[in-house]
Amino acid sequence: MVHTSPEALQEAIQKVSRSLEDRMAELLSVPERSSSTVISMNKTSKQDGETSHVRGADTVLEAMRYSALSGGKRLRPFLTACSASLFGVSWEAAIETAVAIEFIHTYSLIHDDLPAMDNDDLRRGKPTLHKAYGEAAAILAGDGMLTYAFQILASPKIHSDAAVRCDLINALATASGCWGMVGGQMMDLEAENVTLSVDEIIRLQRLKTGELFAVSCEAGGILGKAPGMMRNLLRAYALDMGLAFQITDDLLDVEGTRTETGKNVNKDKIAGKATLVSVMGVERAREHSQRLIEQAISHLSVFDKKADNLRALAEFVISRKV
Ligand code: GRG
Repeated sequence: MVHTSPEALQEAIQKVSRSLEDRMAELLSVPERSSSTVISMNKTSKQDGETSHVRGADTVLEAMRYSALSGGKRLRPFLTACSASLFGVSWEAAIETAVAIEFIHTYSLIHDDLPAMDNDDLRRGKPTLHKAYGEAAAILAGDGMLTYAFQILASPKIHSDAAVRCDLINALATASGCWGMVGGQMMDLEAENVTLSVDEIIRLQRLKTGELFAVSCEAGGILGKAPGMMRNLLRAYALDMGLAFQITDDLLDVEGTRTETGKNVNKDKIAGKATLVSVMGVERAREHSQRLIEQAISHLSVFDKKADNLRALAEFVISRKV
């Protein structure tokens, strides 16, 4: 039974999004001019006194801002904020952790859109980063976000106990690296025009998108030094919810429009990608996603009404149109 209304859920997501975006804007702001970040070059072809600038870090930060502050549902940050609230973790630590996770997510979208991967020109209703800034800047902006995420997590702002910070860094690196998202992305590229079984698709999607959802939700438990059992329940909730989210994404690719979703549609079929929708059919896949959401919510019973926003989020991810 879900007690949070859809309006209250949207309000709660907005609250997290505002804090998240304020902090991201701060972290991605261009620092005061200094001779170490900007190289002034006197070009022989220029008039005396005229200089041109190599902006270096400033260009990368500008590109990072373009992607990070271009909207997005902020589901992973919301998971972190909700799970942190279950264990009395401070809002500041939850948001700081959420920024690191959202940076990893944003980097994955930037790199996924590159010509060598999904080769896409539209993301969140805007030109993809490489279309706006060029491929090299997009690769570097993605690299910048990935490394910045771990720099943020290493800071005492996250937690005064270094062991907690290490735990979080380890969990996020595992979820994002070759045993998680990077491995899943490679499987996805290799699987084009290959027939996959339902189990193989589930495994691929767990690595590609599920593990990042799982660590986003476990993060509150890590920050709150929660018992392993509670961390595992939060992971189980997020993995079931994440798979239902992915099925919805695949349904939107089949049934949605470019205007509605802010991204190109019908991409899976064109790329020859097997999805649970292509293998099970639209109706069975939709029913399966509903069962996954019921299962996800059942993992939260130990948390009582404190977890109502997580329950409402699970219902929301399968009803979304974006
Ligand atoms: C490049 C290492 C690397 C990994 C890319 C996540 C990913 C792996 C690719 C994204 C491709 C994609 C469209 C996957 C479907 C599910 C998904 C992660 C959608 C995007 O996430 P949302 O809907 O995005 O949460 P917003 O824009 O709301 O933040």
